[in-house]
Amino acid sequence: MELIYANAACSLAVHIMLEELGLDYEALRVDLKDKKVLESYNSLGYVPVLVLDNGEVMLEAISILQYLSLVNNSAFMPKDSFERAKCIEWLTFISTELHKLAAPLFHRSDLKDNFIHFTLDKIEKRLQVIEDRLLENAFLMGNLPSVADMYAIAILRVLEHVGIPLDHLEAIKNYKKNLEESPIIKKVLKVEANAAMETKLREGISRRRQNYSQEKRH
Ligand SMILES: N[C@@H](CCC(=O)N[C@@H](CS)C(=O)NCC(=O)O)C(=O)O
Repeated sequence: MELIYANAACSLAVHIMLEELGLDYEALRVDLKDKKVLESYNSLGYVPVLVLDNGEVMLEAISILQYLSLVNNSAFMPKDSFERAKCIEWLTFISTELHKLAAPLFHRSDLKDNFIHFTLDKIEKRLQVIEDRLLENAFLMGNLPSVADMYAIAILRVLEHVGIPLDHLEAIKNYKKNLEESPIIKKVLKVEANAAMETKLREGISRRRQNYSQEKRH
């Protein structure tokens, strides 16, 4: 397998999952500003992209995380249907209510003040939901470390990157610190920060979102 990732991005969640599962994979770091390279993997120019050993291309972090769990005996996701749905609820919440809400703040200088305040206010309310959960639980899924935590740590780091303070949220602060200091995540963070950027264009990958093979697989 190949993971195409960027440093300090949501792709960190998939990188952590691959490492936690002990899978054989190659990680290729790309520069988010290098659109030519990025679009040669994904026509919409974003990471993560996971290329499977059979050549199929997987996009969308929360889909990739669930796929990797499913083909690895439900690792890092609950087996119980209700609990599993709750885990997907966290993934969806983090993706749509935090990550995508914060994304425009990467271009803060182009935004009007009232839009920035409106967005920061919404993000704060959503962070408070996570804070409340973590005041009572070690992980988002209670005692179970899950893909939701891998995604949460990736997005909390993205939020910090766009200048959203987290220090006033004690439970989130401790949770983030504990995760960042856990051996596997620490290793992945080090690899991501130090890897050289991929500069070669890749043929034949970027349009596979639409063109995946629909033959029966299992
Ligand atoms: N819907 C995608 C969004 C991924 C995404 O926004 N990735 C960011 C990094 S955190 C990116 O590559 N941004 C580059 C860009 O959009 O230009 C997913 O959840 O996987």
